[in-house]
Amino acid sequence: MPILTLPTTPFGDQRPGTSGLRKKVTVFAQKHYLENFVQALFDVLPDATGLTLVLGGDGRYYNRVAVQTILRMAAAKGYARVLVGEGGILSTPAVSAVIRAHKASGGIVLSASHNPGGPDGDFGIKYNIANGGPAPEKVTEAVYARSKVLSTLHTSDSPDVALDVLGDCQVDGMQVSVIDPVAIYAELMGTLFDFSAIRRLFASGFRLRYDAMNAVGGPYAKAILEGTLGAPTGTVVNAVPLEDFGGLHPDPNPVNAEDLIAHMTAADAPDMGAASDGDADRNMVVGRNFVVSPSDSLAVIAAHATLVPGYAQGLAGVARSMPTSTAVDRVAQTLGIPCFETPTGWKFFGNLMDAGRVTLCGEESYGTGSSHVREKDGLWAVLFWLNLVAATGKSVEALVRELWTAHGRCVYSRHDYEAIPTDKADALMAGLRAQLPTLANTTVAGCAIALADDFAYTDPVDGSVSQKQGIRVILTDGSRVVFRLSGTGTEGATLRVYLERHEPDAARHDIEAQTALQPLVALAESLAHIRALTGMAQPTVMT
Ligand code: VG1
Ligand code: CO
Repeated sequence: MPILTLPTTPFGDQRPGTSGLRKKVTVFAQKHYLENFVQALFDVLPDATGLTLVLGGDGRYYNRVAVQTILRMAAAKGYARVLVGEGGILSTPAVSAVIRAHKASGGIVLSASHNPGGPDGDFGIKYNIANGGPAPEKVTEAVYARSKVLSTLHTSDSPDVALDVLGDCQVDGMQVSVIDPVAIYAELMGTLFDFSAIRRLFASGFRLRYDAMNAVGGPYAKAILEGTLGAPTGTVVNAVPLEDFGGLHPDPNPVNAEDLIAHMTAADAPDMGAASDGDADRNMVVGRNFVVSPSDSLAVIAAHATLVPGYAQGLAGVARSMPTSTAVDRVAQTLGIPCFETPTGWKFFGNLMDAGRVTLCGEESYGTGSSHVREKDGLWAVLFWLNLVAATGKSVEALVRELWTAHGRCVYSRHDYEAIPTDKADALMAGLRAQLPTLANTTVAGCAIALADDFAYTDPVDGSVSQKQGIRVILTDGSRVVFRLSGTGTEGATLRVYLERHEPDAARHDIEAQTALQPLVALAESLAHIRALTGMAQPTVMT
């Protein structure tokens, strides 16, 4: 089949956000919209002769169409080989694992992660580099720049590849290998965790409920938990990836995974609950009648890491995104290891891991991971917790309470204000920025402010600088309010307000988070005038 060169005209809106390009399916389905972005990416990447690309997605609506389009364009680009998951399916952490295992030059992940799917939902595309991690900003910015001046597409007119048949075929001289989406990932998990101990835990009657939210985590969780580890059939629920996630919003937090929370608060609740998101990189861990905050989860994992075989030698260091609570900082201090504070988004962790400076990292948004791949990894985190429960004999709740006793509790919440008109959200942030020079050493709404700035990050490995990564207001007692605009939404702007207060007093550890954080909510309102500027009396989501 011949390689075709087609004329195209640029779209002006193809700037990747926190995690790739995310738009409504209706936007992606426009003629040449996906093709333009892929071409801009391929134009920025070096010659592909002899190189391997990994390709897969979370199975949402438009996944299959996009896979076929990208295979044809990859052939035109000249890749030697593309590894694609069966059915076009690969979770985000699995893409990362496959890139690393096969020493591929990179991978394309088709996902809008936790955003709803279906014909009226969202779609997304992201490029990962040879280390398995999200492309750094200099790459995503180059792709955006290229997308604005693009005039030709290169593709082929070869027929669709049979994505449901394992094995090899050719597209214009390029080898396409349809691979088992789970195998490489599952093998990697077996090298990290004490599977025998987890198997014994399940054999002893320990009950887990894993809600895959009708998303891509299902096949992985079923194979590993119910297959390899012997958890009873039915442990994994909502396990079949559906194109519209069955109408669920596949974001594992207590609001969107309310069914799991209902099971975990029932009289006959299982011992542990867990959920993963659309592309299976996020996780929520729940004890019996006890929700674990993601920041605490990271801190517990760090504190006990040496109990897990893959981490028995200890941790080189840990990292967290800036808005994530400081619980892990406190653990790192006790362990005597460095703790890095990065901007939001996984792309900032990769350099630290490649340089061997960090082993574990995480975000407040239900993302946890380690240097085993270069993405956050939902099932990995759940296996880590299972391994900790098996090794200590302690419940999920007991492990978190121990953390609080040792380090105090970092009471934490994130308030999201969704679908704000963009101009209003920009005005709100501009208003905050204007106050920054004069806030330090003043008292606002009864809160004594020690520092107020716009977070900037200098990568300690390559020296690259990222500005304007969120406004933080830090009080004299260490409490924090952080404001930033989401970079993953597809409707207007989403304001995220992150609230953290440290509570050393064990007698007050059971305080309800929203109650404990009220003074900080009042501070946020006095500084940002959220109600007046957005007309919203309440956040849309509080996690
Ligand atoms: C959100 C989260 C961020 C996460 C990102 C991608 O970004 O806050 O922590 O890394 O999603 O996760 P934002 O810009 O909307 O705040 V995923 O699982 O959506 O790929
Ligand atoms: Co995700």
